[in-house]
Amino acid sequence: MPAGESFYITTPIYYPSDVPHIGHGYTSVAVDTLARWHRQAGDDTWMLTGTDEHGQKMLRAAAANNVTPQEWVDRLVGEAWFPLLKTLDVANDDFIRTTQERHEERVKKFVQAIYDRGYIYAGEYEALYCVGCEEFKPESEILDGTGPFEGLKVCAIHSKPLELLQEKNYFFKLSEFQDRLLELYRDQPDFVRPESARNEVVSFVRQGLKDLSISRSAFDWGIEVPWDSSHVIYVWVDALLNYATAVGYGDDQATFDRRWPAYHVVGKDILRFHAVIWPAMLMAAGVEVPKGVFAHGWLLVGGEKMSKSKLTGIAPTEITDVFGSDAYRFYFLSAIAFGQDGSFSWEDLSARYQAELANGFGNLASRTVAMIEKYFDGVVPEAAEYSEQDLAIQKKVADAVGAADAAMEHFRIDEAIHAIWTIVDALNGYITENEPWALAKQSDGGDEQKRARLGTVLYTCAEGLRALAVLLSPVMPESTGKLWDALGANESLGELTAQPLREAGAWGALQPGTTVSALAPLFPRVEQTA
Ligand code: MET
Repeated sequence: MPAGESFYITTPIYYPSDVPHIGHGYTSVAVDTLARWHRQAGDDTWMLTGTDEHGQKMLRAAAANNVTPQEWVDRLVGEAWFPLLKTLDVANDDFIRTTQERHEERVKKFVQAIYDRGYIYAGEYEALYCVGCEEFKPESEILDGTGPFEGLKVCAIHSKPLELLQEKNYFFKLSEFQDRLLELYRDQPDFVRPESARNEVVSFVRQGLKDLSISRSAFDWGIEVPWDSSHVIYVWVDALLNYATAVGYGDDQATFDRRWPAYHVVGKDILRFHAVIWPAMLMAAGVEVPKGVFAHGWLLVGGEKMSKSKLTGIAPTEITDVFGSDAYRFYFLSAIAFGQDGSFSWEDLSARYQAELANGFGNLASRTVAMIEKYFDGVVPEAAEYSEQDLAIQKKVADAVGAADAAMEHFRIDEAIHAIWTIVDALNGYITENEPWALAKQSDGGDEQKRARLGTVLYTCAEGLRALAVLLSPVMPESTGKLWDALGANESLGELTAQPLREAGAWGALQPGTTVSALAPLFPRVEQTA
């Protein structure tokens, strides 16, 4: 995309009663990395995350803890959800909570608007509801219970009994949108990505859509239906609207026009809400649909989907306390093909940390800085004459920038990182081949040519690292920041995050004569892994 365009990207808003696990962290760092990339490329970027605080699940959890639902969510957001962002170095522009007044008022306006346009009617409803999903379950996701749940119907996702609900509800005429949705998927083939997610959505919609119950009257922890105070708005309708209310829908048209439409990144288990119900709601209101919905896969731990109910929950801090936040970000974003399921294991994390971060990138940075300190008194040398080999490095850097940018544009975060990593590998190979330590020895003996060659080799390494710091800063903000400081680049080039990403490959930005400073190992040895 041309620089300067609006790039508005969102995470799902999380249920605060869930304890943050590595799956939530995965979604958040993926979205943060995409946002940082676009921000640094000069796009008009906005990243939103937040919490989904209404509904029956929250109400019950609060009651079980003897506090009001508002106290309950306030406590969890403060104790668990804000800290998660810090733990993972997420630089979100806004955080929306669905109990905020700005949200509640705008949700009412939206729901009133689709009511006025004739898309809502009152009806009777009886169906099986899963409180874990906060959803009336379709046939395909209802199973016969076994063991303690023998004779009951259970949710295929939560394996817990479903509840039969019978109420007078308001309904949204979702069924009227089947054709328009199919047209949308046809006309904008990348509205739902990846391909597997798109296929699933298209075949789901082709089977026909049922109207959606969008209000509840059995409890009141929610946003009031504007024309009927005995009902609250269904929690998913309330939640999906966060993406619009956070950027001013219904109140601040200028901001809304500037930001909207958004890209949504979601786990594949909540794809239908985002790719079917949400665009239909927007169509009903006459608002533009999102630019796209990207569904990432599940994290599997020991072959099972990551979830607290299955006791495989791992808190992100368990990883960051040992390996640091950059390693967390790098590991999940590079080891898993974005859009597919991926397996987490401590062994794999530990092996990649050692091989790719400590021995690969970290060591490249440490030894380059150390050699400049040792052989050039800490001053970046000039490059004399470039050989073919040096020019090949320059080309590698330029190619990697283009490849990484193209991959990020298509949400292929792992491919982008792999493209950038070709620079790390090339530079490590380049050092081995050029043996700067041998050149230093020979130049100590008075060989001027070797001295000049040593300068060229170390300049090439330092300048390659300059490009790497810029390119990797959206993925690993902390270590690249330290590297940037050690290269002395702050003074001559300014802040790392202000470096234009798409120009990272323009050779020669780092100025000879810049003073480097000592660099402690970026990825120190880790003693214990679990
Ligand atoms: N709270 C939901 C979940 O965690 C996501 C809502 S996104 C609008 O599944």
